[in-house]
Amino acid sequence: AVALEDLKFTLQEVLDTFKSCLSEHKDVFLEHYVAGWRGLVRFMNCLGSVFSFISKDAVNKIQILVNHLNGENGAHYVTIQSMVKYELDSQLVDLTKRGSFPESGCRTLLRLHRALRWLELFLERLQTSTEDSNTSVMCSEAYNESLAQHHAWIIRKAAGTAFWALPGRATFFDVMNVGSPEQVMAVLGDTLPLISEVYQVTEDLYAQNNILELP
Ligand code: 1Q0
Repeated sequence: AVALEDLKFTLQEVLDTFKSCLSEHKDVFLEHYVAGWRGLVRFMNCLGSVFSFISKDAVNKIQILVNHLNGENGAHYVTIQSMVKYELDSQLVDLTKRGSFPESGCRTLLRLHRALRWLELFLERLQTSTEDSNTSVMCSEAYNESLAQHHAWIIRKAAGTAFWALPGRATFFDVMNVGSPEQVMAVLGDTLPLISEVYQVTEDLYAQNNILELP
């Protein structure tokens, strides 16, 4: 049987996965990237069922990437860099409109990548927040500055509604499961630069290959 402890999210764990994402040459290991997302989804699931439409989509995208990793061409999917090169060289990506490759690694990862920017902005706000800061406001501000620009209004509307169900800052910190608010702040301080770096490396790679707007 799975002990309850195993299901418990800890922010430290997410920190560790994002730490192991980057190789010394700044390649991003897909396996660890995906593991980082798994941890985040686990966190989100602790916040309540209003978020299940969000976590379903995230889980779906994680699974697509895992399938690539475990597939017969898995060797090309070890890093995000090798994935982009392989899929572009082999013309496995829909570049201008959706068509033959709705599950390309490139377009699938791009969705998570955009969500990572939301996370970065949200955690920045959380880190500079005070006891009476409103998590729903921080979350929607971060969303409006990032992901919202890529979402149709119906999704923006659903997301906006879900944000109001976010627990307050104190509960949020409890769920992170790292200790006192001071300890949470310390772990956030360690986590943010790692997330920012992974985000920036991926952003640069996608920009160089001109694939930031994949359909
Ligand atoms: C804690 C609250 C979570 C808020 C997450 C903000 C994101 C809102 C996104 C809402 C839209 C989701 C529904 C589906 C959208 C898709 O249309 C869209 C595009 O895909 P496609 O195939 O139609 O082109 N999909 C996406 O944009 C991907 C969205 C993935 C969102 C994953 C969010 C995972 C969140 C984790 C919670 C982190 C908790 C933060 C604190 C943790 C401390 C380390």
